[in-house]
Amino acid sequence: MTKERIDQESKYCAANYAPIPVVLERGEGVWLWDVEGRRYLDMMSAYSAVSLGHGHPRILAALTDQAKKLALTSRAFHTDQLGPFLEDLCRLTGFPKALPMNTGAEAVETAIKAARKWGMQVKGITDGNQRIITCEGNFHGRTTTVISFSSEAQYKEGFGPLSPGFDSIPYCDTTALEAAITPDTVAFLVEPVQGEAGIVVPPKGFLREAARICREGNVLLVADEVQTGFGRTGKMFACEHEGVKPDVMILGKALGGGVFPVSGIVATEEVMGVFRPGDHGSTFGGNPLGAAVGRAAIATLVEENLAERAAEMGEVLLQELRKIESPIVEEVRGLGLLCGIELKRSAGRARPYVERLFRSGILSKETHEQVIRFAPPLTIEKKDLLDACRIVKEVLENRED
Ligand code: IF1
Repeated sequence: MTKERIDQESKYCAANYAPIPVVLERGEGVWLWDVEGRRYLDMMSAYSAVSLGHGHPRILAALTDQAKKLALTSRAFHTDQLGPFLEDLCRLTGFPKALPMNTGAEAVETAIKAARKWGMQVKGITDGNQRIITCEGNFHGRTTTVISFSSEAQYKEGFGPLSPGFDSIPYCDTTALEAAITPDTVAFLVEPVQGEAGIVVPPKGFLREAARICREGNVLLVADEVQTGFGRTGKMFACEHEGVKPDVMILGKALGGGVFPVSGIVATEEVMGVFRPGDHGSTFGGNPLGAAVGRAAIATLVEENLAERAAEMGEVLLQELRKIESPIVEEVRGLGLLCGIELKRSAGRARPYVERLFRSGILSKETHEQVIRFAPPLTIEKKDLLDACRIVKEVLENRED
């Protein structure tokens, strides 16, 4: 069955991924089962989207109840679900306004449009001259505009012409940030922790200093919390580690409760005030099904104290992984339950270790060539986390299977 499904997928699907050779069929909590009945611990949770675990009863109830009632209307009409969802989202984030979308990349695009229009309308920049500062090693999605400011050659090659209007600085370099600001700069777009770059946690004070520079330069601070938001790093939003309130926060992944794509931005009145009817939209954005699920996801995160759990379990994870004595480990780093093990160059690529972890019942993912990333559901029990760490230790301390 495994081979049949893999062959079928490769026959009909574009080859835009190189998945681990496992065919999953069922999930419950932190566990996944393949078609052969083998069980795996999900240490990836769909890049943080499944933070509540698979099949959370409250999420499933919201999903099925709402699906039976009303799933989709478009924003041409109001629904009884959008208002309550966005009120909950604004209360949770502390922002006055929200704009709902579906995927992370769409929310990033929304933030870019908001910042550019703010630049024209509020800052008085000539339309077409607006510039946005981004960071080396960034990951914000796969749309043509978003890849235009990626520093990863593969993400751009062959997909030109690329979109202009972006200036790049090294991640965490506040001197470069200050120097990069021009009268045409509208925003600084930044991930509080860089995920794809290999779980890069900035030094203390970086985000606070960046926020100060942006405020003084009349530049919007736009935080991409698609991956770091909703408890993942041990605070509800990663910006809170530095007590920073951005002007725009980009949200996605876990907002959909692990079952549905729900994304969006939250922003100040001044920024969100630039949108007029017809300026921006999406057929599915703000749909009642996503709204009901998003509301249940927020309630679950709060009521189950999952940000605190992530902080506690994240400590355990880092502490255990740092005990590993292996000649191939360069560094273990992370924040909350977002964690990466960087291997030494001499160890070769991370992928073979990810495959060995899979054969030992742990599903994880390599990032670039050298980093193994772990981002389990925030609901993970200490016992399961310790078991996972023990297996990781075995795999990394023994070079052969
Ligand atoms: C892929 C990484 C994670 C994101 C941030 C926006 C988006 C993402 C900070 C776009 C998406 C995913 C997409 C996935 C790989 C991936 C990823 F390894 F590249 F870095 F999660 F860590 N902002 N990240 O991380 O959201 O449009 O996908 O909903 O294969 O592209 P999306």
